[in-house]
Amino acid sequence: MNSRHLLLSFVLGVGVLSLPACKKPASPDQATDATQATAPGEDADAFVARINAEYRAMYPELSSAQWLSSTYINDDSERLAAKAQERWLTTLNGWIEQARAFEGQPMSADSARALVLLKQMTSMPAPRDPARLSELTRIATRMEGTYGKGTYCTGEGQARQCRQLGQLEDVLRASRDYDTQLDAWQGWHSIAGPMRPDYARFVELVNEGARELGYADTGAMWRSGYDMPADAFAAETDRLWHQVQPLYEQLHCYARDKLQQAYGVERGQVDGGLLPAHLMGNMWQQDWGNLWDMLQPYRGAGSLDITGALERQYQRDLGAALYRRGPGASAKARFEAEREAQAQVARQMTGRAEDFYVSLGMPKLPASYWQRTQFIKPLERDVVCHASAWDIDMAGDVRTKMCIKPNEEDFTTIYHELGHVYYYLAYNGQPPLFQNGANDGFHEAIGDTIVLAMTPQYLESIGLVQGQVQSQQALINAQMRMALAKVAFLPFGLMIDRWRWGVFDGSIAPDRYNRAWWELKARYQGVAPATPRGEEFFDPGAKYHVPGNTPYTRYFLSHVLQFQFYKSLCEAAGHTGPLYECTFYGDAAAGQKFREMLAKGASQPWQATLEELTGSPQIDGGAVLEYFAPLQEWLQQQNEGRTCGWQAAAAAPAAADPAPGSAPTRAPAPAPSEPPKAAAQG
Ligand code: X8Z
Ligand code: ZN
Repeated sequence: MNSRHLLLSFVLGVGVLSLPACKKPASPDQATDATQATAPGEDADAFVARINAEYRAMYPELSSAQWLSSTYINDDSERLAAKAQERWLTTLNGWIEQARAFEGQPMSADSARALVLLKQMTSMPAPRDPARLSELTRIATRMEGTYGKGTYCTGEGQARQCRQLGQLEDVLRASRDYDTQLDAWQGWHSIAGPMRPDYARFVELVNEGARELGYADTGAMWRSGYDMPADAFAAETDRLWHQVQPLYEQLHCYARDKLQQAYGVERGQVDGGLLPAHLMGNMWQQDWGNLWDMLQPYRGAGSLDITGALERQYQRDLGAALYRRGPGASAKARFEAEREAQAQVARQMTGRAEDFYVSLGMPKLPASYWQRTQFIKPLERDVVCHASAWDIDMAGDVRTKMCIKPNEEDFTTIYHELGHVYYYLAYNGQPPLFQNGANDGFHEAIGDTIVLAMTPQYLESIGLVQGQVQSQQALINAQMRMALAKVAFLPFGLMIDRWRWGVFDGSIAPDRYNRAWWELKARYQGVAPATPRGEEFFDPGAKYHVPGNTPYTRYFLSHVLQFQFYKSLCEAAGHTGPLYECTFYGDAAAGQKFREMLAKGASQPWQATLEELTGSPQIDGGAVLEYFAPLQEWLQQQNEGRTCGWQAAAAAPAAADPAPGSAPTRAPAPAPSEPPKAAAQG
């Protein structure tokens, strides 16, 4: 079957709503009436075998529907995706209902685990009522489409200019003009306002579904997916955050000082010592790597200009594409050459990432991956550019969907996405109900573990950077580069679901959506908007995972777990020096250990999988701190004499209740009026 035929069959057969790596698998089959009672005489083991088979059979249709609606947004793909999702969630509810008959019955340990996992197969629990279930899938599909289509237009007539997320992100990446960045930041956030009523209704509907499954609300359901009591899980996330919080506060303090140097004392912060949201080089302030020009500790010490190297690669590709078109190429030919070069550099970047996995003994990506993947943003149709990785059929049809540009952030995101793909390929031998991460944080941590192994030495060995020398200054630069991505992320990884947990449990009502969002941004990240953001806005909707309904605590877990994975693989590779110097590129022993872990999928509690890999069943921030020890010491010296910390209350007046979404089990949030902390002494 050639790719055109395949594409046609997708178009004819599909629906929406993603279950890429960011999502949960989902899908039922045409021949299945899962609302029926269990088959006569069927025991629990036979029931599990049947739903595994039915799930496998129906899965490709749903994933194809979702793939189409994410890569070809229009009313028709939206309708088909919503319908496919509707069939799937109806089937899933039927299975869960049928499974009740087996409670307390004899069954294998695997079947018992499969039945526990069954209740966690979607992050979008649907009401049993068919009309409301259908309404839910339509809202969910529409919200994701609204995000994907999001466009900010300014000016009139000839001066009219419309930009989508990618172009607005380019502004934050490259511009250092205060007002230009503010306009791009506000512009993107303007696309989310219309989602507000949809989101409020969405919350009502999923909560109804969650309650019918026996959970207090959707947040409680999400917290129940970790092989431990939901409350214990929430407490775990607090514990981990408190382990790494001092490191974040040092980085925050350092960054604020640099911002004030660049933009002035007044404009470089928001009242109370908060970082202005639009100046952090990233739409959501989750990765500060684009501020390298401002935050680089030692100019020129071990150049790690990956973006520059990738841009040069693009220019070479473009030169070759133009050369092929001969002298005097028309504007159209030039445009085509540019597209060709963009696609080529995206494939080259992906090839580099694949090479790392292959060096660990993993297979090359299948030919179908290269044919069906979306590498760059297509022309003349809307797509969801947010990166994702897809297992279309549990049988080798794996893909990624990105809008790749030649820069460092996208380069490391490719490694991240291939981590999902290699997880899929490794656990495809498991029964479908076990084809998942040990927990969702594991799934997110695979590719990032590889990113940690992209040391300056590795980058030089693949020819991306030159002239690496070992020096204290080069070390601090390399650590800062990693910290701007990994440490800056930590509080963001936590705050999104702190907000959603509160929304789902009702402690954040719709009339406080935005206010609570900014309170949490202030409390955890020490970030604030430069201009008031009242309830006429819906700023959470400007972050993909909110309209996309992707749980987010997984990324927080991943940012701790990946350091543990990295440390273990370094040990397997025989590394004995400081942790941050290790790369396991090309190491067979590390590769085998990694593959064995991936192949387990969700077949056992994640604690067992973690113990097999690392020797301990506990998630722990110790490896993060060990890795960044030199930087933390350096930051403490830099910050000496500065007043670090921030006053969350200054930016967003505290609500009357203690903390949005703060049930007793959750983070006892520092009092919003907490005074600035003194700089830690180095
Ligand atoms: O959404 C993602 C991946 C797909 S699972 C690109 N990430 C989070 C984000 O972009 O917000 C990776 C890091 C955090
Ligand atoms: Zn991911």
